[in-house]
Amino acid sequence: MLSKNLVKKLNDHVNLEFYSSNLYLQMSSWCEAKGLEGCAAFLRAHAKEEADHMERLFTYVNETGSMAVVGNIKAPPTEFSSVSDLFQKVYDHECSITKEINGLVSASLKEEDYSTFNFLQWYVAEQHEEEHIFKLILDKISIIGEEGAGLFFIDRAIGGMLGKK
Ligand code: OFO
Repeated sequence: MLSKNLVKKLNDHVNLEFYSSNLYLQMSSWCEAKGLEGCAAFLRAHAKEEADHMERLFTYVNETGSMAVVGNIKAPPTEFSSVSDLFQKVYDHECSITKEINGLVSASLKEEDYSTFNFLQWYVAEQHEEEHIFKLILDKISIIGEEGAGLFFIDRAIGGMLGKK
């Protein structure tokens, strides 16, 4: 049985994962509009993953006899100044999600809720992987450069990372 405090925190996180999904879906649309099909496909697939992260939490809250609640989800931004700006924002967003997960882990430990602590370990590992992959993307963009044909090669490289995570 979850404490009220943890139900609130986990439900807040349900919303954050929803937001992440919408953010990446919106970003995929920006890429699509710029003809960056590889980036668009990668982000669209990632939006689906975030929806899975949301559902995993949603199920856990309900399984503990509490009620998962979908709250207001703010609209994601629609404009980005460049591909590197967009992926920098993804990376920063993932780092902020890691902080939130760490906060949840601390709260579960403080309450000696070891079931929730154990459940959250999947997210801890996932965040490590996500920060790594988006840092890799930022490095690729910086190595290739966005000038001239650079965008073409960036799009191809990011499209090629589809399914590798
Ligand atoms: Fe991008 O990560 Fe969810 O948790």
